[in-house]
Amino acid sequence: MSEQQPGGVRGRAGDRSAADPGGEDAQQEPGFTTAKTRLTALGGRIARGALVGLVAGGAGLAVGQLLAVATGEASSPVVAAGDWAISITPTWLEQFAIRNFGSNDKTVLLTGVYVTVAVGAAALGVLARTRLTIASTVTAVFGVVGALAAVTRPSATMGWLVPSLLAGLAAALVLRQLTLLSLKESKPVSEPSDRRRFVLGTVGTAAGALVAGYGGRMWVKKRYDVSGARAKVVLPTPENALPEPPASAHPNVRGLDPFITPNSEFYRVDTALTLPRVDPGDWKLKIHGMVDRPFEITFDELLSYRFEEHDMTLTCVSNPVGGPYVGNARWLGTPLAPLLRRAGVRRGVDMILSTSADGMTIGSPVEAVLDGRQAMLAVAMNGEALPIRNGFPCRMLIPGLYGYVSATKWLTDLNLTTFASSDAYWTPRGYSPQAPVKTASRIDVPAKGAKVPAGAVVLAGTAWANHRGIAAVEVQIDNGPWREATLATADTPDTWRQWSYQWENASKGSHKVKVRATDGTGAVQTPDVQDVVPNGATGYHAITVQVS
Ligand SMILES: Nc1nc2c(c(=O)[nH]1)N[C@H]1C(S)=C(S)[C@@H](COP(=O)(O)O)O[C@H]1N2
Ligand SMILES: [Mo]
Repeated sequence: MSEQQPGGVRGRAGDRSAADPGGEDAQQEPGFTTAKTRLTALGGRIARGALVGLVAGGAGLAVGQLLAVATGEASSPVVAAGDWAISITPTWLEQFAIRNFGSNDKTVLLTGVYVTVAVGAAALGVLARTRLTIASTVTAVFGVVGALAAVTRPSATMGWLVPSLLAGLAAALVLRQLTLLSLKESKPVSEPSDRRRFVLGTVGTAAGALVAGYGGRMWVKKRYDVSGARAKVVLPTPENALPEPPASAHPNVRGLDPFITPNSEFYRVDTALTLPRVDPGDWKLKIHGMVDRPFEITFDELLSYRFEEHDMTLTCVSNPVGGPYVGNARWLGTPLAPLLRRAGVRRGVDMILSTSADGMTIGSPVEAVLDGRQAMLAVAMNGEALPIRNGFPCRMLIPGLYGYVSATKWLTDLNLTTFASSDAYWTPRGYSPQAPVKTASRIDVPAKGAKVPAGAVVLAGTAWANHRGIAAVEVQIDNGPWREATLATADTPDTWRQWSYQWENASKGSHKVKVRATDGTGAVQTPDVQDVVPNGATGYHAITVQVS
């Protein structure tokens, strides 16, 4: 190809070499010049190809984003690809992500998707300069792959095919057009107007993609926004007038989390890359499966039922020893047991397979709902309608069980079935089908790595054994004897219990402090170290305190 000739590149450097014939190129050996200009030419072609690829990819994503305004945020190519990636993420990688990125894992994943698309698009842009048909075809095929990823999401409709399919086509078209313009522009005989066309085409498409992509994002958020509907929910009055938790439920130690976790600080764990936005006006709950009288209720019907308030701690199975994925809130919900009785649960049924608006499935033991504990369909948390991130408009809660087997957010469906015949989402991924919360305790004060003055040091923390309650907490300093901590007032067996301990005469130096709890049945927390998978971490939380 002529563009590979050194002359071609000189010609492009054009103005300068013409005006300055004694420029640095002219003073160098011809062989070196050739190699250098060749390299420069190659670099230029790669850069242009990559640029064109990126602009084409961006244009495709923008088209996908705009179309997702019609089909929903989760159907946009990037979100669909991310959701698909989450669904195939092996458990070890998921654990790695939770451990290292915590609640930023979703940002990390989305960034990963963007980077992957960018690298692929740039590579296709470079390829397009020599293999245009192949590159545009592969681009369109990526759209098809994205569409398949989207349509196989559990909550997808056929419409979810559209954004990615058309995104791929748009990207392929842009790639083709801009590559042709670019090839023309880089020919030795190119006219200034060729260059103008290429620059305008590239810059114009990039600008259009940015506007459409950003606009589409804003538009889709606005169109599916339910914060207005959430603000309008009139919460039912609970039948039990529950007094505030006693002030003495908190040991009144500075730095210790409040007894009730504010909604803004409540942990969030789910697989939803974009929050499901469920309009209570459209919400329906179906109760069906192995029952005598399946039925469906609307949100207004739900609100007409009997509601109760209950304080309850929620814990994630993925919480490492000493970790943050636990919170305590006052929930307002309608008891779940009467709903199951109304449906008439058949003999042999032992599992409620609940499904959320985003297709999560959670399997819970029917027995835990019918044994008298306060299992509920909750609509409010700490006095306000459920925050969207915590499951608005309705979530399930069963005291005593980890969230992944009880706490379905954005709940839409209850299927009465059996553990033998049904798998919930996390079961084939290595987690136990049933998982009561294990007794755990945590040292929160002093904070990890903090320096404290010698003398009297206050230790404080939190312990939980959901639904069994906490009967004792002990601390151990430098492998000395276990000493009883002071327990704050218990609220309910379903809530965590905070504790404090006066450590007299802490001497200068580094000390190791450990904690362990005894649950309401008298069982002492196990020291055996076990990982999060398959049913919750165990072992004692220990910190090092620097006394100076
Ligand atoms: N729809 C849906 N519900 C879900 C999950 C999810 O991924 N999707 N995660 C569960 C898990 S693992 C936990 S620990 C709790 C966390 O609830 P929170 O985010 O309100 O703290 O929600 C549960 N409910
Ligand atoms: Mo969880």
